[in-house]
Amino acid sequence: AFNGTWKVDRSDNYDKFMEQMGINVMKRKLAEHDNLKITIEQTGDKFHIKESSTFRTKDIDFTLGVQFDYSLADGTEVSGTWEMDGDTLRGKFTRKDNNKVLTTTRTLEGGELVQSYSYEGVDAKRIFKKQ
Ligand code: MYR
Repeated sequence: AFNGTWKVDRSDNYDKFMEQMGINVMKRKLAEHDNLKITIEQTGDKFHIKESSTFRTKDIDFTLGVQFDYSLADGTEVSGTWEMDGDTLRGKFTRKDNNKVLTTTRTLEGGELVQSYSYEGVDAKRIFKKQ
């Protein structure tokens, strides 16, 4: 159901979230307009994600429930897992630099892919449209 190519359409509180993550205003301005596009290919409990943005292109492979490493677009390294909870993908990632936890979900709502982010009490969302 998550399969396909998704392009970011709008964000909610993403600037505040990035600020809480410690990202400076210059990078936040760029990140607001990153044209993030993700292609999701799920086969059973294995996922292949192609990420592309104004910052980079990146391929990510993970298996539900299996820990993996990922670096955010600003270079912050995290390690964690995605799990399926009903129709919701729930991610829990720990920053390697300070051990603080970032949680994220992906759900389908009205044909859109909604990704939520939470870090140290600040929540944000990015909403993607299918291409
Ligand atoms: C993926 O499924 O796309 C790869 C794993 C994603 C892990 C964590 C995602 C959090 C991204 C937060 C970006 C905010 C930058 C401050």
